[in-house]
Amino acid sequence: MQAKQIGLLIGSVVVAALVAYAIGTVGLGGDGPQDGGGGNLPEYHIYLQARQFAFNQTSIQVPVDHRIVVHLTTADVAHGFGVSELGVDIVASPGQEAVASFDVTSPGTYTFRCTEPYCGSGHPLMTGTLIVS
Ligand SMILES: [Cu+2]
Repeated sequence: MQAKQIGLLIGSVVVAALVAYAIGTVGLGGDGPQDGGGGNLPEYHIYLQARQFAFNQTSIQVPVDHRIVVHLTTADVAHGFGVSELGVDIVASPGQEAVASFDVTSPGTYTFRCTEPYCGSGHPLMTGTLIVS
């Protein structure tokens, strides 16, 4: 009786381990898209504040092979952040954060600029450099 109970116990543990392994394997498979190569890059967040007529950072360095997440706020009127080559264009209104994300998979240097032309007379001055390296 005692031996039988131990046998049952060991059997249960083995079954539980197999089930856990199977769930783990299936679970990983379910996350599959990231195995395809184009999938989930690690995120790199940048926090920008715009005001008339500048950004708080004029040169931003970000790491290649990352998903860049830009958080834009404004200290006064609505301002934008755009990088035309990367297809990014967001506008932050006062009191509201605008967020955009884009993948950078090769090194390069880009100009970012305000994309809200009605932010004021100094709008054309609102540019900066985004360096992917
Ligand atoms: Cu502007």
